[in-house]
Amino acid sequence: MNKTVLITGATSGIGKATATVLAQQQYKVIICGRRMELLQELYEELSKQTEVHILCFDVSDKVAVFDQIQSLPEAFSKIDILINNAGNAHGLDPIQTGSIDDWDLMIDSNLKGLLYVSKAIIPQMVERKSGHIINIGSTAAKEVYPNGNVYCATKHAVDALNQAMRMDLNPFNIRVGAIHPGMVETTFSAVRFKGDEDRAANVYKGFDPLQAADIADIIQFVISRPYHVNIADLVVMSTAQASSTIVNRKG
Ligand code: 8X3
Repeated sequence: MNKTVLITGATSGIGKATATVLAQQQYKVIICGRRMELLQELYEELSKQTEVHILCFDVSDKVAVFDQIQSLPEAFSKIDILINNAGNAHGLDPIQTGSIDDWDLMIDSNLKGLLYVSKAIIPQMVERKSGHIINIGSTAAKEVYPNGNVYCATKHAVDALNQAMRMDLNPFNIRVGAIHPGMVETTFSAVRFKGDEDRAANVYKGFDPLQAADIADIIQFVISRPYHVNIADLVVMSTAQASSTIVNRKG
């Protein structure tokens, strides 16, 4: 396997699980994140299996995104697959009391960050007339739920951009698709609730939620289809979840 994959938000959750699965499959993996210690830990682990390269930047830092991606050494500079995974929720408040700082964080990473990273990588794919972009959306990209306002808006925008990229890149033979996970047991809720672990744990209580590895397996499946097969849009929920607000919890 000599395909190179760049994964944003690789230090935790779905990003880390995906880097782990793809390293096992001998993809060359570029792991991107903000926290160098975590990137280094992951590097140690994955480089036992495959070639790994670290890029340490915040996707919302426009200059850093372009600097870092342009700095890739020759062996990693041809990116076959981009996994736009970085993103978070900050807060779960009604629109009238929501924090503008939370809104900025979500718009900057989930939306602008995804655009910056894509803009830095798409030209080489256009030039080669090949490449694969996976945008990680959310069930929040498909429906809005109470207090989800800006988070849902950023994920709806990811859904729109996924469709837009597929149209604009269609003449260049580039695959573009989104995976929209429902509730996945990661640090997602701890971040959303600013470290309130009890509140975060409650989100996943009483049912069998998706795990990051479940989504990583699906990503591995999606990128390993024959080139004429593009999985354009995929919503994935735990069996216990029927919609953003309907979850069959026991007890
Ligand atoms: C994460 C799932 O339910 O918090 O994107 O919107 S949810």
